[in-house]
Amino acid sequence: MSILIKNGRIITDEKDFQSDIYIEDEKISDIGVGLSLGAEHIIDAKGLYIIPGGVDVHTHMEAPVGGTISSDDFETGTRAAAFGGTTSIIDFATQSHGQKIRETLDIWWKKAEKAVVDYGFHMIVTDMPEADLKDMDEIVREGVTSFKLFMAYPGVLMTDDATIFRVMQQAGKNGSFVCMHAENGGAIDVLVKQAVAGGKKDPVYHALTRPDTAEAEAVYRSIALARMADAPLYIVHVSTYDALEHIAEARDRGLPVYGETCPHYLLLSIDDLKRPDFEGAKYVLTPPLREKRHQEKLWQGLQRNNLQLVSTDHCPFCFQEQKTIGREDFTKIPNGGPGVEDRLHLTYHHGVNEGRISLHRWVELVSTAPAKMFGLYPRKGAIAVGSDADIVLWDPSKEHTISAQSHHMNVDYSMYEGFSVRGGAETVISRGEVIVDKGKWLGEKGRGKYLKRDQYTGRV
Ligand code: DUC
Ligand code: ZN
Ligand code: ZN
Repeated sequence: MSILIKNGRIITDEKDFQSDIYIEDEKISDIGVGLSLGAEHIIDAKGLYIIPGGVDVHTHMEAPVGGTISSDDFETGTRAAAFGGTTSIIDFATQSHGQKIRETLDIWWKKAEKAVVDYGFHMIVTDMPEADLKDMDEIVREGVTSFKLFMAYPGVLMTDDATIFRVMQQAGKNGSFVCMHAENGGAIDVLVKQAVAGGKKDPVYHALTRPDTAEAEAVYRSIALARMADAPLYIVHVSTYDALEHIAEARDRGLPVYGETCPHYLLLSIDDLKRPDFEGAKYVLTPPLREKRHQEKLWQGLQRNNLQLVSTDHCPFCFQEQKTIGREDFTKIPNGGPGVEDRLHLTYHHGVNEGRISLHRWVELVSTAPAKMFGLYPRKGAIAVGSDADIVLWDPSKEHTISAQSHHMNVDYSMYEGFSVRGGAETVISRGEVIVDKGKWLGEKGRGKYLKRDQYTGRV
């Protein structure tokens, strides 16, 4: 299959130029003005931006959480991602207690066979005795080059400092790194028990029992542990200014510390958890939504590169069937919210249109930096000869009101219901195949491929 894209304006993290693109099979094979190569399919991209496909490095498809399973599987979730202009995801495989991480990986490979865009994995480690450390090296060789650890959820996912330190040391040696869920789980557990004992069971107590300082303390501690272990560190879902300050300070010292934030921390707040009629449960995710004052600080973190990228932490649960499990008690509400489809248009509209970031920085935050950070560049995240032809034709003038009625995620609500955005994906190409065109789905179940990721090189 060959495709010629004519008359487009190519926008990368660094460049902005008019050119044609020639795609042969799965790769970009030529970029130049006035290409006159014969192609099976010609696309006129006049008036559109041509950007590299989005890379979302934080999703949870078909993930077991709190006694239920996230409502998007790898097919529905990756299809929704594609509609929003994301052509690669990195999902989380979760080690069950006592399970060998190699076995965990096999289970997630199986689940992901139906994906419609390309996917890689991080490994969530819940147990890592000294004797099993070499298992980490084995999966790094198979392209799983990052490990998520939790400093929260005691008795379920939380690992102690010794385990964290061991895993960091091993990661530092084998070319991978730790992605940290940084919240002080011990203190939070005490606060949660006290709230419940006091009859405080509404959704807002999810946020009130997880203070800003619980995140900041854990970020600081994890940076200290990584420094002692001489290892890189990536903080997932940064939600507070307090946490961001610790990351900025570490980076000022030249430490290899990185962070992501998510659209919901940039655009939503604790006020959403106070919505009446249990609607606040739609916004129960972790770390929780914060006071509004954090939002501009997080945007500044992105502007100044103290935060390197935007991911979604897409972890959807249907309101009617799943969130209501916690109607009488916020601790039983499954933690997570949908977003994989909305990342590009939300950050474009509130970032580029509202003057917070440049077009280049936007492409960097949603595509190039995640690809570099997670060992996929220049195969992904680039418009370059030899790169995978993962290309989004972006219409900067397309107006759209976000709604659960029209989104493609398998979930019965949107956290951004009624948000109006300008700018959206018009045509989405994944490895040389048009999979979305003008709102129409053209891809096939199972066409996504496993992404064997490179080792960490510290390129962002
Ligand atoms: N952390 C995540 O990264 N996702 C969902 C829930 C959580 O605690
Ligand atoms: Zn987390
Ligand atoms: Zn997550």
